Amino acid sequence: MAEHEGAFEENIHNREYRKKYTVKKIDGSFTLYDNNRKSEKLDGIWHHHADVYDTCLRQEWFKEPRKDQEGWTLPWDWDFNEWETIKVPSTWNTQQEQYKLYEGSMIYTRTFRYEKDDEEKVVLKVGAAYHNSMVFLNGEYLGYHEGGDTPYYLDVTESLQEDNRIIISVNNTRTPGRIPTIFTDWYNYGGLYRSVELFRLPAAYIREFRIALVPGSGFSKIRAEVEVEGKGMETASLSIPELGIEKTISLSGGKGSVVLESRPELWSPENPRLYDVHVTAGEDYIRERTGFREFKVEGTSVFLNGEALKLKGVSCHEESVPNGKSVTNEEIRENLALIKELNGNFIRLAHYPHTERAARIADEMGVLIWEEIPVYWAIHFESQETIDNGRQQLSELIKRDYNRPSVIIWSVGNENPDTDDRLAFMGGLADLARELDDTRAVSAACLWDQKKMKIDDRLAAKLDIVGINEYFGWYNPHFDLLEKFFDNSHPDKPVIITECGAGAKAGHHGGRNEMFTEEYQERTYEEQVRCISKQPWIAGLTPWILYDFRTPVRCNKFQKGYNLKGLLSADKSHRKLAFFVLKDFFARWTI
Ligand code: GCB
Repeated sequence: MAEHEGAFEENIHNREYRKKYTVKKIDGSFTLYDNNRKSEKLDGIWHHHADVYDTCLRQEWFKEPRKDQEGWTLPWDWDFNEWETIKVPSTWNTQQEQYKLYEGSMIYTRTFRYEKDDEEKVVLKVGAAYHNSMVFLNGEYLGYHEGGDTPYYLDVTESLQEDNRIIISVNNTRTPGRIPTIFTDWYNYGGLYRSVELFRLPAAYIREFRIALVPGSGFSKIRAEVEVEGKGMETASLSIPELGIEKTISLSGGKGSVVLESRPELWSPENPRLYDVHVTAGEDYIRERTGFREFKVEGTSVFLNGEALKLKGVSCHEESVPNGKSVTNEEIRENLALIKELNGNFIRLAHYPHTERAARIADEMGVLIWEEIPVYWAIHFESQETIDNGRQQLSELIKRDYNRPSVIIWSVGNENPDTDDRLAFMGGLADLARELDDTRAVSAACLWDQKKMKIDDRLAAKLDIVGINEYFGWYNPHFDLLEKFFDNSHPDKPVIITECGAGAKAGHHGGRNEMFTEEYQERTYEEQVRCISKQPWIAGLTPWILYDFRTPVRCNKFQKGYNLKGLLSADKSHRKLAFFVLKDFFARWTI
């Protein structure tokens, strides 16, 4: 409390103004199963303003111009409807030149009509806002979400009117305790870059639904779990017409599960067989389209539906030249088609959760997926707030994609130092992933021990599969050392070489020893696949990276703001020479 209270102006003197808004944290405890549900999209044209000084939050713009006790309209500094417009979803960096490198708060606002029908509840979903965001509806502050790659849900039933104004303050400032932290080798996009939607629901509705083959059941049992929100529901019904399944699930405390004897045709990259699944609970109904498969790890091999296989893929960022992180379905299909063209069956969606559409499309096209959370490099492993946020991002991802047969691996991070704090942090995440999901493997992309010249990361004990990033041929030129490193390592688990590669400017040709030429990159790939093919414990390979991507940390005369380790140019129009080396290797690499 100020000593002279009269001389304290909340809107200019409160240094802790953000704290007021970070209290109502959206942590995933309120949720909705929204796959395939009908929604009203709030996408389209919104007004926006780069709120460099966070004035909207300091001065409560969301309350709109106010009158004082004498009826005097206080002066205001904003006019929402006169602001510039922007497309939602999109990343602001790709919309206008002046926002290319903008880091800070961006206020998004629009109005919309709502006409009540027979629904009892309305839920707002923000598909993703990079990196944190605060939601205001009709002058009321509703909540704060931290984490730029996973969706969140808010019950807006009580706040809706016929004419509504929604405001979302989105902030992409890099802060040390954030996940990811301040330093990454990719672009710090910002914006409401996935859809904003409204769902109309009955009073009691399905909040969670999980379905999968029971691991170890000989592909003969399907387990389904339902959770409902709201009172009065004692049963839910499950139907999978093509398997002749019609089953009533009893609910107790809003939850119920069932294990059914059934032998579905198994999902695989060669036969991406999907089934329609229907769930009804009270007046609520959801439809899911999913497949059944079993992924497991034994010794140093991985198995899909009981058969050992090599995971042949490439790492990929969520990015396109025109759309930044807000990628279209066509762009996702194009990436997965490239994996197929490379004779691959696998893709590593690095380094954070990509849109949920990616896994849906992979389900249809038959591509296996590694999904990851952005626990990247020098995370503040010792901070409780960061730990909580890591757990939240992982839980939100697993909840979102549990029913996607294409997803086989959860990765809890990338290239982190082998410290005690990191071991506790990421070991805890590995345990959490297992607790939430027993149908997938847990992994992380680890560093190798440069002193001992072998795989020796304490986190490996917590993982089912060890990911290894090694850059022989680039950050370390000696391929004889790669052979030595491999020969020294005797892992007791499958290893995926999650990264290797070299930079090459598309179309730049020269000698095989000349860095940044396609020939140099080609040679690196030749050496890599030669060494990798000799090690039976290498169960998978996802070189870095499918196509060149934006990053502010790469600025030599070839790079000009792009990491050039792509097998294709950033616009995917040019296949570099290394593309064909990998394609040829994947055609012949077998168990
Ligand atoms: C890595 C990182 C990746 C970088 C890559 C590179 O090890 O995991 O994010 O982009 O190396 O190009 O150096």
